[in-house]
Amino acid sequence: MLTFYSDDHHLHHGNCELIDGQLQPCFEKPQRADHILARVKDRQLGEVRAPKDFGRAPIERIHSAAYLDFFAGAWDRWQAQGGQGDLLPYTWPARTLRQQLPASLHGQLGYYSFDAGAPITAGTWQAAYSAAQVALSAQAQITQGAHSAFALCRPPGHHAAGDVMGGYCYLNNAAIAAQAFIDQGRPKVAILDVDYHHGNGTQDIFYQRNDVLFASIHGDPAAEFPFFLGYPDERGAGAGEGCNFNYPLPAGSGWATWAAALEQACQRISDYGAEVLVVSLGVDTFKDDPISQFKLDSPDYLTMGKRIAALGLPTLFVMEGGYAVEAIGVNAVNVLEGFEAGTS
Ligand code: Q9C
Ligand code: ZN
Repeated sequence: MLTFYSDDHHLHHGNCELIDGQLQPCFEKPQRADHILARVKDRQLGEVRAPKDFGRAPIERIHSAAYLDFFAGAWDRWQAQGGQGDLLPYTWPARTLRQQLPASLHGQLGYYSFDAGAPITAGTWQAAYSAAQVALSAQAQITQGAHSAFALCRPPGHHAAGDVMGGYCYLNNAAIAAQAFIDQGRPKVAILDVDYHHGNGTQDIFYQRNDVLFASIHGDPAAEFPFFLGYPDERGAGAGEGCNFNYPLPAGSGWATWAAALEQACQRISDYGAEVLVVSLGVDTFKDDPISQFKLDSPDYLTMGKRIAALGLPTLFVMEGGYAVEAIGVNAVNVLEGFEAGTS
């Protein structure tokens, strides 16, 4: 399996995040991708390639031009007004307020975000832009006939919606790749989101559409970030009715519980008749993950990859979360090796 990867992710390194009432160093840090890359090489998974640059057009199929302009220019505006440190939002247009773009930089930052978990630093735009190109390059590999490819994206993407950042995510790499499949003539795409957190951005982007099925297995949002989306009664709307499937699981869930949900998700993907699969690959379901509550162990990721392979679909793996940095490489690459073992 080919891996696509850009060193540009190092340009994004947030300082701190607010978690359970405490400021802590960002869990979403550059060493995450470094460890995964090292494991890809150690295991000789396959060649590692730099992305091609497909420009902004395929990103604009998912994100609004106004949002991209804001994101691309935010750091320079912050510097021009003498800003110190990371750019972080602190006010959001919640229910009682107007959904209207103000003139102020921080007002606009609140308008274009849903939490304070996505800091903008000097290199964040470039890192996120390159991660989207990594996803598009791996996607192109599958369009050209590969059965699988790995997009080693950082920063991750599944919490980002069309014009909203949050949860460490800015550009929705998996959604951008899924849209590219559609635009290149594959009218039925499935996205399987195995990250510990619900992929609220991806769900929102495709919620009213029947050309992309979205299935997500995640910590119950009644108790877990992102709290306000990811419940089982969210089944899609309009033309997309019946194309959205959420499998929230309780804290403490281990492999048996998780695998039963995977079985159901896979059944939905098969019934839908998907032609290609995008996996939002988070490994924050690991037992030692510092911000998550599932109990998967490293060998479980091999089994996960095998079950995904049994769908028999060309499969694009897009890296999302995973914060147990020492184990993240083993766990992520185990999914890919399990997939390959299940394919041959
Ligand atoms: N500062 C992914 O795994 N945690 N995102 C709440 C807010 C946010 C996880 C703390 C977790 C986001 C891609
Ligand atoms: Zn996550």
